[in-house]
Amino acid sequence: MIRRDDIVLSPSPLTGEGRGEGEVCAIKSPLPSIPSRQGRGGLFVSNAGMTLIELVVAMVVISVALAGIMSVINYTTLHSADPVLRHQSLAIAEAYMEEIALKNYIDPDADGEGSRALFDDVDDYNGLSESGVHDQNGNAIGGLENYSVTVSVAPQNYGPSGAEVSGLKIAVTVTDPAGESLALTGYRANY
Ligand SMILES: [Ca+2]
Ligand SMILES: [Ca+2]
Repeated sequence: MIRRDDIVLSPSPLTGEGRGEGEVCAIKSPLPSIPSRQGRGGLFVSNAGMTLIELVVAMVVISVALAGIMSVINYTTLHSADPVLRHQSLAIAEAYMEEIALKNYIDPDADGEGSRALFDDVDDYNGLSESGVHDQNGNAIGGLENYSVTVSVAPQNYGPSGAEVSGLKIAVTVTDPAGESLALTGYRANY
């Protein structure tokens, strides 16, 4: 709030000394005044500019901030295709899992098939390791050469203690071209 005591009348430099029409008003600020720097020859130097040191510090701060922003953009660009690879890996893993789970729980005849096209029960797939994705007959699928697949099958019983039923745990792991692995686990009961 401006009080009456804060208003000072001073003579106008245009009309000379004295009170009257030429007087101008000045309001005394309650805040302390900022001292001005006095340069050579008694001239006052403006405080609005920046010194060289201030300029250099500002450039360093901006450079650091830009480096951080650019690193985030670079990381985002490099990993922008990751969701596609993950979806493809999941589709491959689900295809293998479906193929394996549809096989017999127990080999219907003699065991010991030597190739995937001849596999006839679930645990034939234990230890399967393929570089590049193949269909159930062992034929390579184009465009998926840079994925790899490994399968493990192990006995896994289910149910409450004392009333367990036998089953098999199937683990399919797919590694994409970026080196990221996706593991899908399924279970096959003896039905
Ligand atoms: Ca067999
Ligand atoms: Ca078999």
